[in-house]
Amino acid sequence: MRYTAQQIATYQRDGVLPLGKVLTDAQIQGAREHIETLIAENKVDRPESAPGKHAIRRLEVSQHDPWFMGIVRSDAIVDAGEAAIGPNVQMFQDNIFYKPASVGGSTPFHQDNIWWNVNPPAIMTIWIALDEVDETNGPVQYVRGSNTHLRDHTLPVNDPCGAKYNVIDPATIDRSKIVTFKLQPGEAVMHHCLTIHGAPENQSPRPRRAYTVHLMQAGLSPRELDKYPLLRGSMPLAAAAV
Ligand SMILES: O=C(O)CCC(=O)C(=O)O
Repeated sequence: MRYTAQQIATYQRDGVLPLGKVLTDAQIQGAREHIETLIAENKVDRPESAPGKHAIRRLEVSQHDPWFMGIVRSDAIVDAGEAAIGPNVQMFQDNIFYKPASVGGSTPFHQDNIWWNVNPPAIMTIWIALDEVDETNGPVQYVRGSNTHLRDHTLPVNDPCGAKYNVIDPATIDRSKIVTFKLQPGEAVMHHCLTIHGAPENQSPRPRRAYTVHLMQAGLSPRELDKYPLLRGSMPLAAAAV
């Protein structure tokens, strides 16, 4: 699937673009089954956002289950990466964000590059629904046009998994610019690493499972050079020599 100039311009202006279906039905089913196995093998963590509200999360999931690399390397994923960041596309990481039915915790508003600190910020996320997603089961909320610069992250969060970090104070968010997308399983939305986003709790009786692939302009983050493959194009010589 190739993207039109108009879609790329929309992504550059808004910092977010719905992509349509990027997974086959077999990949959707496979991802669900592999997530269940990771849970059964206790290879996930369960950050709590409020008492009794938690997510099921596996950061860098393909490091724990290489099956996911088949999705990362697929044309549907790499085409979206190329549309967003240009011809030289390298994997940055991939994650599971699962909000269980009824007790799914919220995701605070943040910009990914506050943690990734990649410069220039040529790095993006493809967020892929593994369940039907609507306003009731914790859809990601994106602040359209916020992909211009890094904002203050002043609100402290104590993740029970041990991490201490700051997020964006929701009182500073212009709610008139929030967009969400109704998604069918296998459909995706891509966002820029400076796009402010977060997600409410999942209070519905349905799960909200998601798989995310994060791609960067090849060679931008030397830490990833040995860890994650070049997916398309070439590695800049300077980066390859590091
Ligand atoms: O799915 C979520 O709740 C959060 C996802 C997220 O923060 C991301 O994809 O960067």
